[in-house]
Amino acid sequence: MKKAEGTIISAISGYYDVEIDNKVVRTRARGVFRDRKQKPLVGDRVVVQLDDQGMNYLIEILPRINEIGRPAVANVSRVLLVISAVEPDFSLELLDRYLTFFAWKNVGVVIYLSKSDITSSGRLKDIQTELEYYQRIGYPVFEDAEKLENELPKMIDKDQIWTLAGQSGAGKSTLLNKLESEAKQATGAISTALNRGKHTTRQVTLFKYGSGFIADTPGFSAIDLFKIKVDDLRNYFYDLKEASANCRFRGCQHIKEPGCEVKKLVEEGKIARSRYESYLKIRQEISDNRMPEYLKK
Ligand SMILES: Nc1nc2c(ncn2[C@@H]2O[C@H](COP(=O)(O)OP(=O)(O)O)[C@@H](O)[C@H]2O)c(=O)[nH]1
Ligand SMILES: [Mg+2]
Ligand SMILES: [Zn+2]
Repeated sequence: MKKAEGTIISAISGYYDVEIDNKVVRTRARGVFRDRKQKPLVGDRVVVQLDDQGMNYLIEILPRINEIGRPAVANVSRVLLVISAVEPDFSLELLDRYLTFFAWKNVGVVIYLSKSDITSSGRLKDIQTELEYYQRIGYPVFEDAEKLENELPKMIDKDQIWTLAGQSGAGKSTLLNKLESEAKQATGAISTALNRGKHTTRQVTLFKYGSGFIADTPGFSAIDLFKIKVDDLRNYFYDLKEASANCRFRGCQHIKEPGCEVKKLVEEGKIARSRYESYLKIRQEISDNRMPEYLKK
């Protein structure tokens, strides 16, 4: 019997499809996972025991880096955040919420602005100017789907798992369909479509993209920031965090403290005021434990 390491690309009714060296192997999980209350997730790196008789067993789950989304995907390296210019309207506050959430999860974000084609040129210019700031603080921003499709395969490192996120209606499925059909053409479609159509509830699957994977998930529209510790929030605003090295007090929360570099840079226009306002607003929410209306649904 042979052992091999791979990535779970789909999970359905107790079967796990594992990609090993560009081939998909169907496996069952050993009972030990149930005993240990461990549930293998799509995205998990696993060890599979391959049998000549075609009985392949998933025998070990390698340590998981993270798990995000619902349904959960394990080991997410980066998120492709789809944010629309219109319908629904572009919102800096919403963008900051997503960025905060993924910074907290320690997952990098690439921003894709959708629907620029149906946005008035004046409004689009404003949004572009606002997004330039995000590009400056380290978030790659794309507006042109074709350019994104050209660059994305180069950005996805070997075996990396990316997933989409963004508000409902932002354009995630539209983008995903485009990426997926191209990936299928390019790779000869490792059989991620195996399980499609059998179940009404949509399951998460990974499809091969570049030398990694993209999670074919509806993404998540709600983001829950309430588990963030209020005093840690400042670390998830990278622009604020960078400035904070020059705050007079090491634990500066950038609120009322004297000698606060963040507030100084906001006044000088070097840190976007909207970022600082998002920070204060989210901080207040967390410390009041007050959930915004749209998250209650
Ligand atoms: N004009 C235009 N329409 C788009 C774009 N992206 C998505 N849409 C449309 O917006 C609607 C919602 O898109 P969808 O991909 O379902 O959003 P999701 O909820 O994030 O998956 C659909 O009617 C899409 O055709 C875009 O870049 N330009
Ligand atoms: Mg969708
Ligand atoms: Zn400060």
